[in-house]
Amino acid sequence: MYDIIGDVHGEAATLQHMLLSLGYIEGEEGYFHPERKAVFVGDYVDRGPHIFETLRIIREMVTAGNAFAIVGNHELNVLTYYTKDNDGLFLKGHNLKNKTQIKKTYEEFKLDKVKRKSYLKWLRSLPLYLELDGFRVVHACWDQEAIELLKKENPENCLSKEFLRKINFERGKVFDAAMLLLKGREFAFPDNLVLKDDYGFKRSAYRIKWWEPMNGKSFDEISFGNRFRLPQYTIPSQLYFDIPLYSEDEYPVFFGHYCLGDKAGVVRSNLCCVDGCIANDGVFVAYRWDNTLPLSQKNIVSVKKVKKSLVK
Ligand SMILES: [Mn+2]
Repeated sequence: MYDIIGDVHGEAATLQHMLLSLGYIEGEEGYFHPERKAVFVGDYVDRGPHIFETLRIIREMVTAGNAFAIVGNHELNVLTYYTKDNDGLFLKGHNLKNKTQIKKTYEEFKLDKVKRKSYLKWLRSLPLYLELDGFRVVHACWDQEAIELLKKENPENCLSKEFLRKINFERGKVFDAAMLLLKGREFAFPDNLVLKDDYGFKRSAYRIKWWEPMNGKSFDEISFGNRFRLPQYTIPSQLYFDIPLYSEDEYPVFFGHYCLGDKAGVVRSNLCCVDGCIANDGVFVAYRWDNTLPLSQKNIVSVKKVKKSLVK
């Protein structure tokens, strides 16, 4: 059995508290559970106070075979920030916006370059999506077509330097497929409405449901994981784009990314978002998978932020 654990974002003390609450024990090779394995949905870095410690806990568990971990968009940001292209330029320019996004990670990483290198190497080895016994895991969006393309074009299923350089250079379909999995689907705001993100930078699109078509829905109905309301009039058909239906008969998908606060949990009978937005005054969420469908909110475990500094 598995426990699927939401976005950690450097909240290592809260992560430890969650693992203990779920019955994990700290052993010589890190945390483990006698009967269960943990599955982490990505976004270990940025925002919170203990990035190295978070990475240490998760890497130990993965290395010992007690957990699985995939990458999120924040790992992608950090990896592209520290990876150079074939001309020696960083894949993600070191400008104010990009620096601000990874600020917390950057501040810890600059203190220990050996550790930084070692964790970056490990992050490059993590998968973009997972298919385990009867369920699927991805950071933001499960899209079968994108996954089929990635299976063909990136059979290693990780963000290796070569793969990052290639997609960054081409900016083609494979790049789009990887972005879809890690960032989800977004839709442009109506009427050039512009909002600012958490860091104060402009945003011109909002996050939408990736599992059902938008035909006949309003701007507000398709919104998912946004803290603002959108117009309630029907989206004009000229603006539609094609979103495939993720049917209720398909394998359950567990994902993070959407910062749902206390609304985190079961979204539909076979969909569950475990991101409770812990780094932004939310909660830290896990789902105890027991091989049964429909998914149930009873299997959600939620803990509050542990503010104390780490014991170690
Ligand atoms: Mn995310």
